[in-house]
Amino acid sequence: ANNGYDLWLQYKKTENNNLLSHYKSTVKSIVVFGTSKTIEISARELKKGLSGMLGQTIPKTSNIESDNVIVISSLSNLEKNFLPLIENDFVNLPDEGFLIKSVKYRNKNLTLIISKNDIGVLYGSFAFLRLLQTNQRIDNLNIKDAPRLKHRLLNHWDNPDRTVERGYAGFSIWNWHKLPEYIDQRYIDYARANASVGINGTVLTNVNANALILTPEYLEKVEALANVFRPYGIKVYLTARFSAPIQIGKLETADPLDEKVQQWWKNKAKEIYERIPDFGGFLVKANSEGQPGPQNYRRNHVDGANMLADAVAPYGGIVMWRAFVYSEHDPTDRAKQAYSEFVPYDGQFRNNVMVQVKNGAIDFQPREPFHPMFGAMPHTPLTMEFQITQEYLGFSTHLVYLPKLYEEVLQADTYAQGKGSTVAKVIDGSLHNNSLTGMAGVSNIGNDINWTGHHFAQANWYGYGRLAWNPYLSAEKIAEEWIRCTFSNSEEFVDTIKRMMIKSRETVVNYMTPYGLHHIMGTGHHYGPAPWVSNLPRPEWNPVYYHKADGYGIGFNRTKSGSNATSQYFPEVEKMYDKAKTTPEKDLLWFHHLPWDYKLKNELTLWEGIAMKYQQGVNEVYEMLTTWEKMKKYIDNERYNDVKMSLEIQLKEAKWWRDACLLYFQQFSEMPLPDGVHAPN
Ligand code: GCW
Repeated sequence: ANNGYDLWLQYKKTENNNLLSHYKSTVKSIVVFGTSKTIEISARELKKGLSGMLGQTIPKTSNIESDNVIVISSLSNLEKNFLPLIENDFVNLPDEGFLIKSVKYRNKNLTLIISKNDIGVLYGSFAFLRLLQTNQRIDNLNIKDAPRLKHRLLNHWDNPDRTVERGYAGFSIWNWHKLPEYIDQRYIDYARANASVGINGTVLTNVNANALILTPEYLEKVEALANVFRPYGIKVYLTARFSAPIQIGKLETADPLDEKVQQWWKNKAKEIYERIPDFGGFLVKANSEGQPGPQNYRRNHVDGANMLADAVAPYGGIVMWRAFVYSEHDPTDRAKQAYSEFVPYDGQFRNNVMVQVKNGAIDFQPREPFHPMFGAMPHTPLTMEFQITQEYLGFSTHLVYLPKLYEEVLQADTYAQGKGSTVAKVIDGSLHNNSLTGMAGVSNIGNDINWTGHHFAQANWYGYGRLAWNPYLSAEKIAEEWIRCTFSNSEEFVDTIKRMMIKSRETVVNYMTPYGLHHIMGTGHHYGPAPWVSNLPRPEWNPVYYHKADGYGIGFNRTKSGSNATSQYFPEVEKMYDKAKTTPEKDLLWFHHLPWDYKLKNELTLWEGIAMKYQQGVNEVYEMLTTWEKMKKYIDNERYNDVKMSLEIQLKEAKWWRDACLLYFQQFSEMPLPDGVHAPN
């Protein structure tokens, strides 16, 4: 049985005998230089992983003269004799980077895992283990790697009462009641899992949470977690509720230009840093969905962000100020508001502020065109916010491999500096030459035994981490790694399941929101179809606001003749999206309101095309289920059955989506279902 708790760190014995003997002859023992906790953790991980995969204990030795050893060390602790072997490799190696190199030393074969500072040794150890986990050879190695982004964060939407907003894997893993004394093993395992993919920061609290977390009673608990995470290279961050000075500070205002308010935040920062010297900083949701913010005092985002930035700056902290804002007062198009509110402030934020932008302009839909803010604020570091938890994508019931979505956004071309100005280049600072860089992923972790509810949702956590490390990795390569580490190296299994995962993102788009439809999910919970809802108090909360189906056609006109949201993109992109004919069909109804009999590229009418996509989505889920059944022999029973039951629900619900949406839209199209589309029963 396998309950999935060990995630992608299964370390099962290598099945391929040739490789097994190659590993055994290359790795006989581990030599460790340095004594920090991080180094100890690295050594322990190597020992555990290697012993598991080699099927025999791999001991630590202190004898550097023995043959076939793995040597781990930071550059400063390394035995001087080794230095000449690697010194040149360290020119230009960034702080968290590492080197894995096979060398000959006095006629002995060694594998060196060396980094600039200790955390790189841990990253290098995990990278080395991954080579074995994915059945690669480990001789003649010369691998140099370092993260492309500085801040690689999880954002937990966890409330102090342990409920998780948009969490579908149980309750929060932070047991505030028992902290600080009681250190759940889960905290350690969490840190380890994150470190294994290079995540180096975590925001513990929900952006909607109250200010309690900033009181001494809670800070003591936060400190305990920070102490657990530190040796794993993970910094702790908190959400700062803008009204905290009133709520917990007894002030009468939270006006960012009020000196008492500024001083309150400075004192608060000092108090936090006294406990947690490497505290990362604050994440803020202000003037968004009813949260307090500077606009309550007729101040703006810059006033608010800079005040907090000044409070944490003396300690090296940062502020991540979210750009997720929209209000009922913009009657035309919610998608435009963040850009209109933020772009004029470009260049006015302090240099320790990052503006955190969701991948698309609405809200974590199965597919959205990239957010027009990317590329549009050359003097402001923008951090990408992806959602790992599947709020609009079937919660933890539906199998959807999200790195495909992340990759699509990262590779999108903003044309900010001409062709090739991808979103990835905005995020990694290379396009506009800034060094404050980052990515945030809204966590899908809870206290379910397997962490994420669905076993395949682990791949989204894993894949997010890998892309935060290197936004240029391919989703396909990441899927392959994850499958090999998590399930099996059998080629048939790897190929089949990889294909299934890669396709799964398009599948969910097909049965939920084909051709650029969006936000037609059930109100509030966002699970299941509800395109008919029209009675909510705020117009932009109603699905009808987004699909605009009527007797003429369907879709949201965001072109010049409509909301003109297309004008927020750079001219090349604007031009492409402004005409239906040049808009990629996957985004068609995001930008255009088109007649039901509009001719698609495949000669079908729009109505027929939509109907066929919903059917295709259902067919593809059916295929996933049968594929999974065929792979039974490769999988332990427990995980096999768990995934199978979820796929059965997904199939039922894909049909629900098809039937509900087609029945509803058909009232407007008044056209028959094309052949091959099952009539709802
Ligand atoms: O996606 C929406 C969610 C809210 C969330 C908000 C946000 C944390 O429905 O639950 O609040 O976005 O990102 O702030």
